[in-house]
Amino acid sequence: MKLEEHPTVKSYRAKQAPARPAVLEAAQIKELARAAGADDVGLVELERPELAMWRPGTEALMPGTKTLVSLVERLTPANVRCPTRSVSDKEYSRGMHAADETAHNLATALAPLGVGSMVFPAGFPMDMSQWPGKMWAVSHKAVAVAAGMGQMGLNRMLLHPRFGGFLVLGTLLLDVAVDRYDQPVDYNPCLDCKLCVAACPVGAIGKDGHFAFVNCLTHNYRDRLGGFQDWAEQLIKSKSSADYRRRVSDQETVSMWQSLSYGICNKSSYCMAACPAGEDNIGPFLEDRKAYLAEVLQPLNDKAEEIYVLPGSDAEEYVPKRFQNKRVKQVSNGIRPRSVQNFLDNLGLLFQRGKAQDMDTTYHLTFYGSENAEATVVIKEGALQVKRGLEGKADLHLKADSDTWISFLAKEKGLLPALLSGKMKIKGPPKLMKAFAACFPL
Ligand code: B12
Repeated sequence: MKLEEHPTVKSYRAKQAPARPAVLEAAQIKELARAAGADDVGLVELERPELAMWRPGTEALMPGTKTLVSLVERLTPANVRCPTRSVSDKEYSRGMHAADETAHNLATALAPLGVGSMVFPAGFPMDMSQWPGKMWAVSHKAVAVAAGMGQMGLNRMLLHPRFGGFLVLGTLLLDVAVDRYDQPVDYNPCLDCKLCVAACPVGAIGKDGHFAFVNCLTHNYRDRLGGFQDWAEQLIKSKSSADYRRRVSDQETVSMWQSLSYGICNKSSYCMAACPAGEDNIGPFLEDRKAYLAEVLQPLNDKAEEIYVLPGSDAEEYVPKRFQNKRVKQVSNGIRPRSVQNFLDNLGLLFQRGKAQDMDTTYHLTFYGSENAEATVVIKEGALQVKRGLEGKADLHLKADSDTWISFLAKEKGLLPALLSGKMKIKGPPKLMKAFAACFPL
């Protein structure tokens, strides 16, 4: 059969392709988005300077992307605030599914208008080939800020003027321009009340805006990503059922089953729960602050629960000082840098500023072999700076074969054999190497 005689080809030729609009009306997209299920919607052009760092990733996903539609899905505050994790988690995963569904419905509604689009998933799945690096191309929060959906709060969430932080975000990529784009909200809904700081079970949110990323991840993601990796390794390491039960409690095993069966189970969303921002939430906080603290914050602080920490982390020190009923459990979060590049990129995420309060040290790092790289790491009074290349005068210079270094970080090779083989050399006081390791527990 000739191609032109094929039924699909004939049907295609007989139909008229929808006339593709050069520019769509923003009002029409917003109406369709609301009909598709969005609680709020904003539009931003991919060209917007604030989105520059996400442009290449977005263009790789869908070449020709011109517009990003930020979609807001409200969550029910009472559910998120509930100290029973299953109630809170279910609301979060419901919201994630709903955000994806809304984006999909909007894509379907736009297709007959000749608009090409792509739904970027609200949360998971992500591109696991990038683990342990950045596994998502689009940052929903950055898109939402630029599209006028709110501003970032101290709790690191997008805070919507009405809904506060009780929401999840979705993004739809469009291949057409729009006649009118939105601008960021001109005030920050965050009240700077610091209740997120008081609620966080691992002390990850600093009053000054610091975020201890890895401490949040280690606890929150116990049943996900690297937490799951660690659980699998515990299984392998266990010599018997009794040994496994010493390592992993029965409650933890069934929690893992629940997470795998029913989707996202986080160990905390207390930073969202405690937040009184947003016109719909602020009332009880303004009317009776004492009652608000007693009803919202206290039950979360008082909850008896396991808190997962990296050995030697700031979180491990924080929990017993701050909470009576919470018990720390040392775990690994599965983060093992896969390359020197990945190690240098992740330093800021792993940093424990509590361990660096009294330091004023400059490290030079030289890697050779399968990867060549030079970096300067300055740790001073609780702050970290990582620069490419060797700058200034070093207090300690580490030179290492890159494969040996990666095996050492993965605990597959010991320090002594690495030093004895000459594949790792340290010039400077060994105590400075110990201080470095304490700042970046793995
Ligand atoms: C990475 C991520 C996390 C990380 C880091 C959070 C952070 N503050 O940056 C972790 C795992 C800790 C996390 C936790 C939570 N998250 Co989250 N998360 C994301 C994700 C995938 C990207 C965030 C982002 O773009 N940040 C902003 C930009 C500037 O950061 P960045 O340059 O990418 O670099 C940062 C991170 O990307 C990260 N990073 C960089 N490299 C790597 C490598 C690895 C391996 C990992 C894991 C992270 C990572 O570290 C940097 C510093 O924070 C988005 C989904 C998405 N695709 O957008 C949801 C998202 C931000 N999360 C959300 C939520 C709700 C949560 C939790 C409440 C879930 C929970 N119960 O655990 C907590 C809240 C913690 C908090 N207070 O921030 C919502 C926020 C909704 C809102 N109102 O703003 C989002 C938008 C998901 C959604 N679809 O709605 N999250």
